[in-house]
Amino acid sequence: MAYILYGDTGSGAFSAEAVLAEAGAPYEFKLVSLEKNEQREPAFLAINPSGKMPALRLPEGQIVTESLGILLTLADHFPNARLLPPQAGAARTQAYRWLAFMASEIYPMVEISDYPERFVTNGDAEALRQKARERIRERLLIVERMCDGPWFLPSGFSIVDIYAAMFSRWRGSIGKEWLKEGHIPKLDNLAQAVARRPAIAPVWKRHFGDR
Ligand SMILES: N[C@@H](CCC(=O)N[C@@H](CS)C(=O)NCC(=O)O)C(=O)O
Repeated sequence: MAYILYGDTGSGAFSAEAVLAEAGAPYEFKLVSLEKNEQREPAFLAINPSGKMPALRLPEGQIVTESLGILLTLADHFPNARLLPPQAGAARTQAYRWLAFMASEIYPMVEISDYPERFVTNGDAEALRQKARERIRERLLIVERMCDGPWFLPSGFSIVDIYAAMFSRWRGSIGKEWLKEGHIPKLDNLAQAVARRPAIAPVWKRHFGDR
């Protein structure tokens, strides 16, 4: 039985698909188009009532949502893939810390940057978008400073790298010009290293092209 991943290319579904690929798990990708707003249609809301992707159906049928919930579940399902550092060690603690930081401090700002009109009644949505972009950049700079290089953790590759690489590539949410200015060189290198991993390379190409 295969995992079924629901999402769009270039979205948070990248992180879940990259982990499935890295783990060598059998999976199927079901496209939910952000452009067509399919995440708000009844068929998808029945899978994730919050109307957000990614969503993952486990082989036994259970649904998991929240990108971090999915990544941690997959790390548990595939211990031999070493997607996280050993349990109860200092590196595992730091992995949890920075995964949670990205999920709770960066990801919510992406919704504000991408859909600012959802958060204002008569206000200036464009000004709010700029504020959200600033918060994302500030927080990416924290991740950049904490990145050991070449991987985020000194213990080596983990799902933290997949997650950090994804957040560092979202040009629309962050602002293309800022990214071109080279403020996050360690994360840029880390993203390239993630993109080169043999199992992830084709997944990266589908989601991010040459970014
Ligand atoms: N907390 C959620 C956030 C997911 C999220 O915001 N996903 C975006 C795509 S990257 C989405 O579904 N956006 C559609 C919308 O907000 O309508 C998670 O970590 O999975």
